[in-house]
Amino acid sequence: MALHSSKSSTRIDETVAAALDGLQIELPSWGFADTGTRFGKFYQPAARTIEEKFSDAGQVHKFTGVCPTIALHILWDVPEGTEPSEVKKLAKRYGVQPGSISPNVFQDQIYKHGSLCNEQESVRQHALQHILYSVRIARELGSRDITPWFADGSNFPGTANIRARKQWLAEGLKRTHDALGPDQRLLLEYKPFEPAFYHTDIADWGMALVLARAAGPKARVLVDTGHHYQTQNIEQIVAWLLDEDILGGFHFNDRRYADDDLTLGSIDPYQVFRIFAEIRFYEWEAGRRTDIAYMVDQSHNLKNKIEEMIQTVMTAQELYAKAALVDFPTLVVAQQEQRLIDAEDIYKDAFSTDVRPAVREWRTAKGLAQDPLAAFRESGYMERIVRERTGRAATASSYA
Ligand code: PSV
Ligand code: MN
Repeated sequence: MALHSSKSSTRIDETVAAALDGLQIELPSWGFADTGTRFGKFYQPAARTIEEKFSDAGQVHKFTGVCPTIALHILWDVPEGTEPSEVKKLAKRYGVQPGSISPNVFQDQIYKHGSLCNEQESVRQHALQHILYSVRIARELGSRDITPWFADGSNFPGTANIRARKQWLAEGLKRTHDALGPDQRLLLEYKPFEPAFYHTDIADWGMALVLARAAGPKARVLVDTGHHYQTQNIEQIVAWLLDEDILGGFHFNDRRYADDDLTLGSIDPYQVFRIFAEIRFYEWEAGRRTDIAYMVDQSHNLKNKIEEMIQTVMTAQELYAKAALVDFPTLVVAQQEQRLIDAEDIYKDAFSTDVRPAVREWRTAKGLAQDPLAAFRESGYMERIVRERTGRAATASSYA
């Protein structure tokens, strides 16, 4: 007996609309700036200042309607001494609010051997002060989430006291946690390797979980989809973190080999669908939406940055909409009765449903263009910024 429910298109439209109403995606300021690989950069008329980053992010929000916040990196966007009121003015002018705040304890020379895990107490203190400064700025900006990422680790066996570093890290994170405002959260990101190639102090979700628990109740784990080994089952990690009530957010991107920062869903859209499906499954069982910060963490080196950000958001919406179509009541019965093919086909039915008409309908209902990418291209914004940022007229290659 085939179990797949054939949903009517009205039912699909309603389900998709309700799901999309609840999905907001945060954009990374650094995704609008020129970035590259260690082998070089290929320049675009990308954002050079925080104002240009707000402006470009504002375009993505204008055409997609679902990106009201921009993640900021303290050192790159709001270096010490910046007046928070200046940032607030930009938020007002460009229609996007400051989102999560990332301290930067990996770039300065002082962090050659780590930050909160450094052997030297003075460096640990320096890093902690910077993180506490970031917490204060976040509070003044009205930002809820602090998202530190630690590059701390070592490159050669025997060169680091792994247990002492764990304790220093726990201590620093506890101090950070205690400085949070009542509504703020500390999201801990893990990454298995790079820039450290022997050991990384927060290498996986289990380490992040232990540290989040030690820091306190406002600490959560952040899953960057690019920060896993090949073939790792990310949706299982997501399911476990949900069950432990400690999933705080995502940094979305796709990967083929390592932390490649490719466009979300460009390599494995089914993986993203499965992650969303675990979240929807949990929410269906719990009868409530979870408080997860969905953030993008990609730096588009070859594609037009603004266009690829729009493409990313549209992809996230489509995959989320597909996950919303999973027939969970039927799925749990199939699981209980151990009808494997029926259960798997429920996933496949949802994944292979063409949700694009329903997503377009939803956009029309929200007063948005049905095709945000086309609308952006027609807006003349690229032509304007090419002129303003390069002093030259736009050519075909300005868009690629
Ligand atoms: C590190 O690879 C990371 O994922 C962290 O989230 C940083 O904030 C971001 O990338 C910087 O590009
Ligand atoms: Mn990240």
